Amino acid sequence: MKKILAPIAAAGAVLLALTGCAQSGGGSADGPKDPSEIIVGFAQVGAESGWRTANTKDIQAAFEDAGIELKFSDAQQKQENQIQAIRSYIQQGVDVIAFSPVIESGWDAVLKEAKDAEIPVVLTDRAIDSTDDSLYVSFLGSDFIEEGKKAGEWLVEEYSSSTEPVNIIQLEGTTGAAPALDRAEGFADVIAADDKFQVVESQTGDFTRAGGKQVTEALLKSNPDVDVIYAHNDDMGLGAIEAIEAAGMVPGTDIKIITVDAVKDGMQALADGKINFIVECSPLLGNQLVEIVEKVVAGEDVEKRIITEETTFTQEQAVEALPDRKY
Ligand code: GYE
Repeated sequence: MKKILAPIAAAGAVLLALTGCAQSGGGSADGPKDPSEIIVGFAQVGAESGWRTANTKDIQAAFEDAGIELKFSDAQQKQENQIQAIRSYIQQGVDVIAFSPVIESGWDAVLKEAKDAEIPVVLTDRAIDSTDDSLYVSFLGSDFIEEGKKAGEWLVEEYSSSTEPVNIIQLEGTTGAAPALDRAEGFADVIAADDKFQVVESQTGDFTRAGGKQVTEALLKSNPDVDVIYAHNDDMGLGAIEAIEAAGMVPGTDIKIITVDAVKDGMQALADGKINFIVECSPLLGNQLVEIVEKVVAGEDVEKRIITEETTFTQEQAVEALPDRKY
């Protein structure tokens, strides 16, 4: 069905362009488009983590359910690939472009091209650092600074009765990515309250399990007395668990682990006592993204910033939540 409708929609778009009736939001003069006439281009970061896989699945399922055609590309964590994908969506004349920017900087030129082509852009999950907020219509995603703060608050509470130094290794996400920058910032702000907390090492594991394992292996050799690992996502924390076990130590006991995301594998490790605390970051952005797209195409106003609601999990809470976990 979709295959038959797509060329008709494309022909309609050409007609509209020729008659000059197209509106900037993509709706026609006769009212909003039918969902089957809408085409969205989505430029995903990659498939680096459990979070990302869940995010991709959720977005694809939501557009399928809504009967909206979704063109999907995987940038394999490279900004140049994402820029290329966005340019190709502009060329194809999609109605809306959505993307999750792999890093914060360097988007102005390509987003200006989208703006000149009158194609609205929605940011999902990650922010950009542009000062020109007319380059996108809405940003849907988490407050990463808040997530970092929640991680720090748990740590401060956990060590409230101790006066000993607390040595921390931080496993950073992709260098220059909003969640890596902000999760580091929020965490640092909170632990600054007491100088017993020392981040002795901070290195990127690129949000992957292999990266988390490799970095932890190396850092454990130079920092055998580390107390805590703060990983910017579950996958790097899971990699750290492997490295800690290989070094003959017990994750969650000898070294405490805090992560962000709360995907199933992370929650399982938390329930098993190998991780100590997880700050949730929801990848389920699909339905909200569909809603934004429908509004934008209909020429309706959308909120500039939509923040995802999230919680945190202790080991006991993970045991309870696991059976109903959707991702
Ligand atoms: O936390 C991490 C993923 O941008 C919020 O990217 C996302 C992050 C998520 O690779 O697991």
